[in-house]
Amino acid sequence: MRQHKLALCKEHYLEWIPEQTERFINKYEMFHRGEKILVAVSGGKDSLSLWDILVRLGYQADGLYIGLGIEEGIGYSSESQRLCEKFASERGLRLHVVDVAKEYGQPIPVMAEVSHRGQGRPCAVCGLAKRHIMNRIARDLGYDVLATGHNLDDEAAVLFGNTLQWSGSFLLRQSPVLRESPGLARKVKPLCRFYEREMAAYALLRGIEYIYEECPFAEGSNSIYYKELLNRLETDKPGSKLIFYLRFLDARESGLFAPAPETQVTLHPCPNCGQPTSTDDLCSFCRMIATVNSKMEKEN
Ligand code: Q46
Ligand code: ZN
Repeated sequence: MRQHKLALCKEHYLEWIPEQTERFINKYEMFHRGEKILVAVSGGKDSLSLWDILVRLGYQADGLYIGLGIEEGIGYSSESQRLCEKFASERGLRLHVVDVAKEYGQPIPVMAEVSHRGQGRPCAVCGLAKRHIMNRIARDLGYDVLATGHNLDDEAAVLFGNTLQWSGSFLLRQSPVLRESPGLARKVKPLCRFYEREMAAYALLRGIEYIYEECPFAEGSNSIYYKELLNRLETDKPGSKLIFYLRFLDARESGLFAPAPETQVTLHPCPNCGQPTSTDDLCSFCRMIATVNSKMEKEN
């Protein structure tokens, strides 16, 4: 690991990753022992490794898999669900499964097409649905915190995109911990300081079976392009990605992105689902579902 000027054997590496994770959990005050953690798992290396690490550290962590219904000829969703279920059953862990099409009427690609949201990509609808469902399950089933497997490469790419646009409100919200607020679960990213290849090495050395393919809709996305750019920088200057992210966290901490008082929005509970929304009416998720269902009804 050139960025840390550190070389470890398998045995020590498999100890080092959980030790570091625990350090980040404590440093950013993500959660403590005794709290109930819900880990959002996608079947990929990061989220399954996160679940594995938390369980090894002795935390009380259950999983949540969201079936998006993205098959696209490669059975992406079915295969990722199979791997999450296998992971959970082999270790005797509890996994909640939410099937979007069964619960809300249509799979994500159909919802995106019918609602005309997002430019030819279902990612906007997908992100909206995932945020809504993760929060719903965490809140309704009494979890204290929702943990996701975002790694340093993910966070640095998001940061890069937000910086290119100087998106103040997004920069303000990008954090290893988002505290709970009425109707919204606390959200944490315990792997945010690990490089993607560090997580790949962990999954491999632990023998975790995960889905190698990315979601087919990720191809050609800005985030993949930014990751490639940052990897070029990292090759020439090892450690750049980590410094970019950590210096941002320091700047954020020291108030560089403090919100202007007039930008504070008041939130109301959505009359349908109860989740907080800035509009007086239905939240964006419930509005999207209502539009899709009424259009589908008309078509039939
Ligand atoms: S948003 Fe887009 Fe991802 Fe959803 S449709 Fe696939 S690429 S899974 S993180
Ligand atoms: Zn709603």
